[in-house]
Amino acid sequence: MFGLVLLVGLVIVAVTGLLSYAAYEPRLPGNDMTPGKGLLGFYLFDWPTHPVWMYRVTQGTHVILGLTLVPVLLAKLWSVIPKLFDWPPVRSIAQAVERASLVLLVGGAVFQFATGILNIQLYYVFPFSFYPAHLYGAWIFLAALALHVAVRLPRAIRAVRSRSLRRELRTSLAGTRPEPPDPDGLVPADPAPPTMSRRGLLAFVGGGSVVMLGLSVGQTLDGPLRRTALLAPRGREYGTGPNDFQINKTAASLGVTAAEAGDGWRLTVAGVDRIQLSRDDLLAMPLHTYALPIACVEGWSTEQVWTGVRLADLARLVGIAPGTAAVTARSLQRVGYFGQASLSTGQVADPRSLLALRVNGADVSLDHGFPARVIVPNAPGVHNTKWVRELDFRREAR
Ligand SMILES: Nc1nc2c(c(=O)[nH]1)N[C@H]1C(S)=C(S)[C@@H](COP(=O)(O)O)O[C@H]1N2
Ligand SMILES: [Mo]
Repeated sequence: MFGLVLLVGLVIVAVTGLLSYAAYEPRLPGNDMTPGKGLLGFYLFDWPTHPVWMYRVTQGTHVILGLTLVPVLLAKLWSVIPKLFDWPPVRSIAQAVERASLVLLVGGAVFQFATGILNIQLYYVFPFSFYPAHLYGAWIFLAALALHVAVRLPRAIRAVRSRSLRRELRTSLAGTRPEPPDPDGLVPADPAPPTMSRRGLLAFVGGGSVVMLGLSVGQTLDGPLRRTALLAPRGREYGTGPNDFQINKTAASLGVTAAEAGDGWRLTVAGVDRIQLSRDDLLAMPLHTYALPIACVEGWSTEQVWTGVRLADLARLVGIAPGTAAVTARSLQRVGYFGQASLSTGQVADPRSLLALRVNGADVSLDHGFPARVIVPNAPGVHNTKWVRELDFRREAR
């Protein structure tokens, strides 16, 4: 049962993870620096800007479902621990190949869960960069999973069919009998009396999963429920002001100062022409207001009401017809990651894609990207560049 739950659950986690890779628009300059990715970094489609909440749902699912499956994964690994001590370790070539694939399966699963959880806890202890490691780890895990399923699925179905779930749920510890000996040698030859019923194990693991879900889902749902997300690494409660919502990285933490974001700031817009605009110039352009979420790859998300200039209008200003150009947004930030991001032609052309100057009726605060930040519908949070100093439109052949 744990195996089947993981089979469905981990496939959903893997698919939403790969969708997140697509959402990063890996073929655009600077968005994906994975070395030597070759075919593994394949590009299928431009990530759409509709519906605006889709990345919020897929990435929320990726992170929250992943957390929810932790107890199931641990229980599944616990249930096959005797296999770890199989002796002699190699009996046939086929068995050696299968054991080697299990190293990749178990190692891959543990690696993906460990790196994912450390990353969403903003605890970057691993000595490599998360993004390529998690991508390569996913492919190794998926290859091993495919092999494991091909070899084991019939056995898993037979095992599930061999018992009635309803009867198991009515069987207490007193009525619990050990498994009959099996050809895989998972069952002890001479078992001690059981210490836990099967329904007890299911309730224990399922209860663990419900706890994980309950303590994390609030960071995706946001609003008052954010308070319930005890596993979220950043503030669970904010004030009621217009700029009171989640901040991962403050201006100070990235060395962006109020002085350089102040009166002297000019936005460079490059296309066919190259112009510089002050914040007042931008405020004098047609402004548009949309409710759009920031949905971070780390699983948290929050919807706010943004006001700003359309990226499409800025493209036109420098002689670029929207729908013909991608853009790279560069920020004032000079240290760390995510100081720039590229957006696709479709994202530039969407009327809701803004260079936002205001949020919830007030100026965007310094920590939220003053004097101007990018907000794009349905884009991963990381592409909503803060403290923009330059928008570089580039015609795309298509
Ligand atoms: N210049 C700059 N813009 C940035 C970032 C950054 O580190 N530097 N972080 C990005 C990420 S990962 C997210 S999810 C959103 C929101 O991040 P915040 O919570 O730090 O404001 O802003 C994006 N814009
Ligand atoms: Mo993010």
